[in-house]
Amino acid sequence: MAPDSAAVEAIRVKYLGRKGLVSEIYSNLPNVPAEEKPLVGKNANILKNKVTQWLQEKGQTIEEQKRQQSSAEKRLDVTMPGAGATIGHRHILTQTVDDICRIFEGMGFVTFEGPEVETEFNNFSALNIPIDHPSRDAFDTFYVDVKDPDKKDRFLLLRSHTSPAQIRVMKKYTPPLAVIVPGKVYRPDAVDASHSFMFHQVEGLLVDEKVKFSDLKGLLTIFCQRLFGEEIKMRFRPHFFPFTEPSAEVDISCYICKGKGCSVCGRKGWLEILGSGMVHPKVFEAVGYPLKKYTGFAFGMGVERIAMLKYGINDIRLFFENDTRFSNQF
Ligand code: 2NM
Repeated sequence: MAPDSAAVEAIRVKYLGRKGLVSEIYSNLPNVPAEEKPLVGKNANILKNKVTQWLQEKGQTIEEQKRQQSSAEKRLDVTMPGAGATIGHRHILTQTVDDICRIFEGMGFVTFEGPEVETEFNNFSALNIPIDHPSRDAFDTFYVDVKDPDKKDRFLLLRSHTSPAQIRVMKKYTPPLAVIVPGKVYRPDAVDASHSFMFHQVEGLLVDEKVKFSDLKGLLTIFCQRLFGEEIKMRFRPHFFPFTEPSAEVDISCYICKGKGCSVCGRKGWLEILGSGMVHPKVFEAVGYPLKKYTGFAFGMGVERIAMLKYGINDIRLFFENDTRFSNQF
């Protein structure tokens, strides 16, 4: 208790306490001559009220002093060093998506985003993916419990690649066009070090008159050099996609062993990073482009895979756990 508070308490005990002066006067009243009793009693009440009032006022003054003292202690000292603010940053996947998009934007592509809930037509049929293709079944695609408003016998789905956004672009715009489409895609895979039921893709599409496969090779060569460095080696390897013909996968020389062969590249010296090809005429037909007028190329890549290769990350789950010991490294 503060010294002042202790003194006030001592006065309260002295006058109003159980053995204090006021209660002594009251207990002695029987011994007072009858004619003086009213006066003594009245004065005892006056004394009690005055002491009570004084105690109350003194108590308030002490409280007020305490308040002033504690706010003086809390007052800001502007000469103290600052606490230091921590500034957040973009997630490494966002940085990688932005890096990829910026490279293509620098070559004239426009970034476009489509919805994550798509129609079976945009995700499969328009891309020349046959009706009985295994990727269409419920083990490989998440179907949504909502019917397609335009095709009432078909369910909507979570897009399994970003290509349906390119279909939307082609349905809406006539060539020449060059778009780059980043976004989340969904596949019901069992989660492990290299699989996630949601991941990110960046796909590109260029359509014009007289577009050639060599234009695709040139563009992707510059892209790989800008993303991985001038010294990167590349190879185009024949492949098959229903939506492109001819199709090719692109490999880069392994960043770990520089092509000699190691455990990351499976002793091959090469890492697959891209799928690509010349857009299949069936795709142009599906979006209503006139026959034979246009040619174009398309390509697609998995962002997690590219970030894992570029930064030496060995488990895809690290991207989604939001452990700051991981995310603060980038
Ligand atoms: C890839 C590989 C090859 C592709 C094709 C199209 C479209 F819409 F034009 F037909 N969009 N994306 C494509 C082609 C995607 O990803 C591995």
